[in-house]
Amino acid sequence: MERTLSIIKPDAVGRGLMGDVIKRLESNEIHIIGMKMLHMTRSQAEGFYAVHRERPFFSSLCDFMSSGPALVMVLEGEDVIKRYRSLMGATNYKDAKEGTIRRDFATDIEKNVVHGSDAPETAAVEINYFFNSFEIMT
Ligand code: IDP
Ligand code: MG
Repeated sequence: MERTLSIIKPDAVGRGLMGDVIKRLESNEIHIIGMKMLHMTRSQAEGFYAVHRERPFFSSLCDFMSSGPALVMVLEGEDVIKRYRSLMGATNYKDAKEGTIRRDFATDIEKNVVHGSDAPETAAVEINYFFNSFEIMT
C-alpha cells in the first residue's frame, strides 16, 4: 500500500468537475483516506510548488493555484503514485492519452485539472504540507 497527494485544482472545482474526478478514483481501486477543500493563499501555493520556483511559469502557476478553492486529497492504494499519475495523463493535455483526466477535461497546460505527487518522497512531503495525522483515515 502506498499514499499520494491529489489536488483537484481551482479550474476543475470551478467547472464542477470534482465528481467526475472522484468517480475515476473510486472506479480504479484508489481509496480516499483524507479530503479537504481549501482556498490556498499565494504563499501557500508558492510553498507547495517551491521546486518549480525558477521556472518561467512559476508566478502564473501560483496565481492560478490561489485563485479559488481546490480539493486536496490523500489517496491510498497499491502502486497508487504511478497509477494515479497514469489516470491523470501528461502535464500538457494535448500530449495526454485518450481516456485520461487531463485529456478529457483540461483546457490549458497550466489549468490542467489535477495534481498528483510524482514519487514516494514527494508524496510524503506533500501530504504533510496539507494534512495532520488526525485528518487521515487509517
Ligand atoms: P505535473 O503536474 O504533471 O507533475 P509539473 O512539471 O510538476 O507537472 O508542473 C506543475 C504544474 O505546473 C503543472 O501541473 C501545470 O499546472 C504547470 N505547468 C507545468 N509546465 C507548464 C508550462 O510549460 N506552462 C504553464 N504551466 C505549466
Ligand atoms: Mg509535478
